[in-house]
Amino acid sequence: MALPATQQSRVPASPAIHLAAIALGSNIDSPSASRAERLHAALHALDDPPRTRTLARSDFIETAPVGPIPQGAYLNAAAILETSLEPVALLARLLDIERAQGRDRAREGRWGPRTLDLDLLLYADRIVDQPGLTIPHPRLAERAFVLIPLAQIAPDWVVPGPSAGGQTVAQLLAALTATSGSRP
Ligand code: A4P
Ligand code: MG
Repeated sequence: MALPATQQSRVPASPAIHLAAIALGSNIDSPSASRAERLHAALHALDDPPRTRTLARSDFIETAPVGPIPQGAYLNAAAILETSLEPVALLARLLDIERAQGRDRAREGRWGPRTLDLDLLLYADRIVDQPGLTIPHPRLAERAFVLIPLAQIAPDWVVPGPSAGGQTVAQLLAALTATSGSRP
């Protein structure tokens, strides 16, 4: 039986749920927490439905640092989330979790050592290009330390946008490995 209009308007709309892929990285072991403990803490914080629920996570892989600043080895991972947050709110949540793990951007250089880095790699099949947020993550296709763990849990995710050309994560990893012989 159809509800009268006045009752229909009181039924709460359930938020849309989307899949998102994130990258995790840490290369600062400190007395308060090891790199692995920081990744575990981030995954625990992200398992917080309905805002974010962790559906899958990759292995934690040890990777040599990429970039111009000499620094220690990273522990990297990827995770797939189910989320009711829109992309900007999800990035804000990731930045909050980074801060809770001692991340202080004011003291670190670009690509410098960090207690915790959480990057939003993919959000459903969306393309976002606005100040402070680019999806897919602009360096996704160049980073073996991102593609190797992501391919463990989402090899068939089609990466939208012109730079990836609609290739899957597994195809991007195969192309990167073929051109650079990249290993973690
Ligand atoms: N921002 C825009 N789009 C996004 C997005 N999709 N996800 C903005 C996350 N952030 C996004 O980020 C700077 C700003 O980018 C954020 O405030 C947000 O508004 P950041 O985390 O301070 O910068 P970053 O991580 O130093 O740089 P970026 O550009 O994310 O570089 P990468 O590629 O993450 O490089 N080597 C190894 N082995 N493993 C690593 O994890 N990471 C880096 C950082 C360098 N070398 C590494 C690793
Ligand atoms: Mg980052």
